[in-house]
Amino acid sequence: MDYATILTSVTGRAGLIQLNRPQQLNALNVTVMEEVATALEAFDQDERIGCIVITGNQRAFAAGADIKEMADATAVEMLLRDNIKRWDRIRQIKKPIIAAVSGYCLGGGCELAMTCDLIIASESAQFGQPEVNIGVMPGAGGTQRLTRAIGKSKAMEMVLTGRSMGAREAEQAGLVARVVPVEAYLDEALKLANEIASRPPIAVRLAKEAVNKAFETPLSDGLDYERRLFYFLFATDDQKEGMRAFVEKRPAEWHGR
Ligand code: DAK
Repeated sequence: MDYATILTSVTGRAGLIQLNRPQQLNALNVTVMEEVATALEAFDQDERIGCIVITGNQRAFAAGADIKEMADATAVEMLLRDNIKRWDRIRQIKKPIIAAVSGYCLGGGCELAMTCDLIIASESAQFGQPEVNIGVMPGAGGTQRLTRAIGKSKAMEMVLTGRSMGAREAEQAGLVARVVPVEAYLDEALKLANEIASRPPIAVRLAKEAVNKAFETPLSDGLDYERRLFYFLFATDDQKEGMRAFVEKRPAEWHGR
C-alpha cells in the first residue's frame, strides 16, 4: 500500500514503519497518525510478521503533534476531530511494537514512543513533554505514561518545565530498554524484533497483554489475570512442543497454535 507520510518495509519477520516528514521533524499530523494506525493494523493481520518497529530518522523520531495543524483550532474543533481515536487503534495492536528512537522525541512523539511496548534509543535521543512551552499540556497519554515509567517527581519536573532528558538519563529512569550508538539503533531494534518474532506467537501475544494489564489494574486483579492467561497457554500446541523439546534436548518448532 502507498502512504504519503510513512514508509513501510519488512526485514525478516519484523514489520518496519518509518515516519517520513523529515522537513517537519516528523511532526504528527492527522495523516501521519491515520497512516501509522493503518500500517500497524496491516502488519498485525499479516501472519509473516511477528513484531513491529516504528522509527523516524536520526535527527527526529517525532518533534510532537503538528503545531501548525492545531494552532488555530477551537476546543470544539479539537473535540470533533477526535484524533485520539487513531491513538486508541494503536493500543489494540496484538503484536509487540518497538519504538526505535533517535534525536527529538518530544510531545506527541514521546507519547507515541510510550504507546509502543518498549523503546530502543540511540545515544542522541532526547525525550520530553514540552507542551507547557506552547500553552498547553500533554494530551495523548504523556502525563499518565511518563509518570508510570519514570515516577512522579521526575515526570512532574519534565511536564511542568518542558525539560528534555537525554538517552542515558532516560535509560536510568526506566523509560527506555536500551541505548545503542546512533549508527546501530535501527539495526538493533530490528534484530530485537526478529528475536521476539522467533518466539511462540501466542505466548508472546498474551505476555504483552499481561504486562500491559499491569498499567490498568490493582496488583491482585493483575495477578489473577496473569494466572488465567498462563493456564490458557496449556491449551496451545506450542506449550506442548516447547516443553517436550526442552525435555528431549532439541530446539522447539513453533506453529502459533
Ligand atoms: N509541529 C509542526 N512543525 C514542527 C514541529 C511541530 N511539533 N516541530 C518542528 N517543526 C518544523 C519547524 O516548524 C520547522 O519548519 P520550517 O520552519 O522549516 O517550515 C522544521 O520543523 C524544523 O524545525 P526547527 O527549525 O524548529 O528546528 P530546530 O533544530 O531549530 O529545533 C526543535 C528543533 C525540536 C527544538 C523545535 O522544532 C521545536 O521546539 N519543535 C516543537 C516541539 C514541541 O513543542 N512539541 C510538542 C508539540 S504539542 C493529542 C495528540 C497529540 C498531542 C496532544 C493531543 N490528542 C489526540 C488529543 C500532542 C501535542 C504535542 O505534541
